Amino acid sequence: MKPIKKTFFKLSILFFVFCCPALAQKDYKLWLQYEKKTNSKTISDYLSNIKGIVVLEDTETLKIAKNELHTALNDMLGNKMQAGAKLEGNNTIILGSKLALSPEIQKEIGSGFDLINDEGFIIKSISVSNKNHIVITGKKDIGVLYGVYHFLRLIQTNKPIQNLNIADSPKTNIRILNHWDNLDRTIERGYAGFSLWNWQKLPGFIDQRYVDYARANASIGINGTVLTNVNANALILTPQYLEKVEALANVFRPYGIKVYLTARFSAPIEIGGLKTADPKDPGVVNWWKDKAKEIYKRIPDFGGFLVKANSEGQPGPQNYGRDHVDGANMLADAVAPFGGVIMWRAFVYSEHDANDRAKQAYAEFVPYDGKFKENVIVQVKNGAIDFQPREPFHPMFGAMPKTPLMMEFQITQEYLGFSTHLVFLPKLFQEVLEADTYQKGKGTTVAKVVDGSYIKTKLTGIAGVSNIGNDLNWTGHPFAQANWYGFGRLSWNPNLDSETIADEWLRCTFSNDENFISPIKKMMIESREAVVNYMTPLGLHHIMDTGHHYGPGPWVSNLSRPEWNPVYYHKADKNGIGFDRSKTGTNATSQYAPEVEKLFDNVKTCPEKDLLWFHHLDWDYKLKNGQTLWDGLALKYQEGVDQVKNMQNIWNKAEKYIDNERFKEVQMLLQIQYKEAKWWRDACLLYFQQYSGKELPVGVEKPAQSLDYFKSLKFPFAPGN
Ligand code: BDP
Repeated sequence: MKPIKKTFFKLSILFFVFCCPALAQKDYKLWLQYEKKTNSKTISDYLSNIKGIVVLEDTETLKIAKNELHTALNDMLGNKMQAGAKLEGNNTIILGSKLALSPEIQKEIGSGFDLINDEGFIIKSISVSNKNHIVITGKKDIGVLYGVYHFLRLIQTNKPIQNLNIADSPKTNIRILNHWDNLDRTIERGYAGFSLWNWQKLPGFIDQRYVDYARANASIGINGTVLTNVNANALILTPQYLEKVEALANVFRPYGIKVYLTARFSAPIEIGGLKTADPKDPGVVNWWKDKAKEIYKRIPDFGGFLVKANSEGQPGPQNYGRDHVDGANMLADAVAPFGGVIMWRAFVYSEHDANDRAKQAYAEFVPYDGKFKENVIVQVKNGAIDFQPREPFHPMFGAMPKTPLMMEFQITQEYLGFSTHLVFLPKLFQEVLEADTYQKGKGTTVAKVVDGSYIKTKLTGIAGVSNIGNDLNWTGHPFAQANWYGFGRLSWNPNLDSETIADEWLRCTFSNDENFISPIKKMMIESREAVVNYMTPLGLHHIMDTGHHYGPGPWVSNLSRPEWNPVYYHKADKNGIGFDRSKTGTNATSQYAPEVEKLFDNVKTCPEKDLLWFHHLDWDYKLKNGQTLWDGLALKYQEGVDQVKNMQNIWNKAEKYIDNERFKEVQMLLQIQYKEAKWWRDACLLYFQQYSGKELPVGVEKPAQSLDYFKSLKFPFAPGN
């Protein structure tokens, strides 16, 4: 390029970057893009009769609801709708909670309020004095806000809005993001930049991002956020930081979002100057009581604490010869007078326990069933190991009928290619939620255990380890926004179908054009199986490279703790591959209800997707399709790579339907994903081939590099570690 041309080129890039924020904002706006073209003529015709919005109460939450509705409708419909219309003489949209409704309107709603809980909403088309109105109401103002977002989603996704009669409520109480954010703003397992929480500038400076974050969460029904990492720092509990937490809580409150913190169990020593953190020590008990008082004085609706104790080196009650119940109940007593909750994590395993790691949490927690205080909920990861591309559901979900159990999903893609791989996680979440625990006979699904429909518990909840950072687009990958969105929707209703979620998200985020929606939705739905295939097919797990978990590392065997080594999980040798968790092995299958145990224990009935999770099998073992295990495994790896290629082809055809910026971003990311899928396939197959001693079957591409080459790859600065 000639110098002058080069300068011009550079200048135009600069112009593009700095003078076209509107383009970049598309990413930033998430699924809340209120675009004119997204809705059909019928909707506009119908709404054009509506002359204004009537707000019946003066609360912060209703102000937000009104502004959201007003801006969105004007943007989408080009309407000149009045924001502060009067009820008389007009067709309007009425916003107000139950108590603010006139008797006439209450009569129109009829028994609707019996159908919803405190956070639920009703959207109803009514007619009062010959005028047609749409009323959006709830028992509390937060229900109205949720109703507004639901109503807007109907318009965004081109759903009919005539004769509305909708009543909906969240199925769980605690719908919460877990931020693994450190006070220095790094994020453990975060792949979308640094933490949103700018502790240094808080409380004086309120970043607009805090507001936008709250708004995005409210729009999908999320009502809680744990601001800090489970590997906790006690400093967050000092006045210096609590003042900052208070500022955030004030921003989030009108959006229905409560703030929670992680409690470092040894905080009484570290910041309290005590000699011990023993939960039975009166000084410690009082310290936590005072701490709770101090927090609630600042933040009256503080949610409570999330605790990781005696896990991966974190302090806990066991350091003092006490147990999880002692620790959790002591904290529960401290927050109980203020309505606070303790979310006690069950993610425990020990290097001193020679037992199969997959069995340890169950073994440690199930004996405590029924022993926790009312305001304790035990937070259990979806599977017994650790957020793998696929895991059978955690056996604890079918085993503690007297204890509220909360689901913990990971939205950030620690083991699923970071924010570079397109993987639609609601598909994974749905698979777990639909799994049948058989705890109380057929149909006791994990969703039913979690949403309290199987045993009535005071507390129910779903947590998601956040994938949000300060990247312009929040989540690193434009499609990772769908995982945040989908998590929220599923925490509201764990029975939602992931395809419905993908459909909604695509329409709200990109376009309603069927030519775009149908192939891209298919691509999203298949993306989960693709990642399983190119990383850990047939039940393999935890064979990622060590520490950072980026890329394959099935060969890793030199770490001090046995269960941190991938070789512990795949157990490949000359005789075959897989972890025998059946009766002939560690008998982990016995932790499930008899029906499930039987299914997993017998190699003939064990679903092939979980085969090597539960069984160690001969390389020549015959799969259901007649292939040998070795051939089948190799072909699955290849299938995963082919699926990514196919995703690329599908995406390339989407160019004309969406903005160039997001199109290009996804295109580049898919190219990286394709390259890395091949890396996974080649590295794993070359490694396992040393044991199988067999040729790659026809149809599997030959690796381009040697095993030594793959082993030599090092990533000292892999993010999130
Ligand atoms: C593992 C992560 C680690 C977390 C831990 C946890 O590698 O960073 O601290 O889980 O959930 O997945 O506590």
